[in-house]
Amino acid sequence: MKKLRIGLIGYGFMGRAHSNAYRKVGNFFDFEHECVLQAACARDAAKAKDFARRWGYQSVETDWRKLIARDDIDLVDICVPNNLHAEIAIAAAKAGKMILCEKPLSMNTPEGRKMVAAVERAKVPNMVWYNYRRVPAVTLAKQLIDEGRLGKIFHYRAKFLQDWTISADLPQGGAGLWRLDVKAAGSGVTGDLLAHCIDTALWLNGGIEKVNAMTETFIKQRKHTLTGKVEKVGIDDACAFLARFNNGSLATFESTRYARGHKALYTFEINGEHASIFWDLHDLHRLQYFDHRDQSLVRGWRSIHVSDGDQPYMNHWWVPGLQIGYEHSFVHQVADFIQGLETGKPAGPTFRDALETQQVCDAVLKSAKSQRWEKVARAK
Ligand code: SOE
Repeated sequence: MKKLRIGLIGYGFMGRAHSNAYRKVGNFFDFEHECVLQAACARDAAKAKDFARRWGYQSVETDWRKLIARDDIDLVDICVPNNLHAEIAIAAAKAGKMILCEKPLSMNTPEGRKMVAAVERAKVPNMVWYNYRRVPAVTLAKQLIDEGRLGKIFHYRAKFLQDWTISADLPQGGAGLWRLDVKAAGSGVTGDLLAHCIDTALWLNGGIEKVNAMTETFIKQRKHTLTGKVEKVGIDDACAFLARFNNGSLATFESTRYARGHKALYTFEINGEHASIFWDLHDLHRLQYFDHRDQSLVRGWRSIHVSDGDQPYMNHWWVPGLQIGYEHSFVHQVADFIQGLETGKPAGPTFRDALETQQVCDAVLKSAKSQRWEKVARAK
């Protein structure tokens, strides 16, 4: 077996999701490569050691520069706040490492462009963790669209709703809460949640031409965990936008962290000339499908339980009828990355693909400020 020696930077929620995926992928997929958990890196030595022990990393670093300089690391996985992605990714590319980077790619488009240039110059395999593409029901949606079953697409509707920031007592900044600090996150729900919706949408329905957005910051000031002071909140708490896709379809996107009762309600619906599909993260193994060409007597929404061996990824898991969950989307992402290495056909989203999502996010934030339609910049 060829070894794929992984150096993972960060130990939060995503560090755990990725580590779990590296550990499981070889049990369920057959490759020439085997993932080796070589080093875990975090600034806090005790936390790094504890994380390494729990997940089986063979060594620990407290400085990401040292991790990148090591000859025994093939792949650098970036699971740290967004403001650190660019510096680490560019340095890792220069050091010739493969890179898997958490979403969103960058703080903004100019930074993202530099990251794309760095990986393409160094010719290092790269990918961004937009994991929802690899939920089997979502991959099945892609297959149905690509087969032309929906026909011409008229509408795309996506939502990602949460409710965890409603309390005004919640501070901003620091571990776990960096998503509320604009200096660490770059934006609020646009980069954190809508970026997922946009990545899926670009994949399923092609490029977006222009957007018209509104954002709101409901709680204007929060105590900062690191400074202890009450500081202005710079992120968008909620964002809704209209979009026109290049294929002529119309779209609405909405995201908030103020939808009481919703923890992670990511849904999308696509309406085409012949058929429609609907997907809901809370029922992630099901794809709802309506096909107007069905005989009228039995025509109706089908709730497809995506668990059959013929359906995407499912022949790698249990037996038909037994479903899988959220964590498996990360296992599939690692599997597709390794398959890309072995076949020479890189799987997306690459940094370049993720730059397009970044460009849509930037156009959305620009439109919320200008209160006008904004064109999405073309990837360069
Ligand atoms: C935010 O709460 C968050 O954890 C995002 O950062 C993830 O990308 C999303 O998948 C779930 O919600």
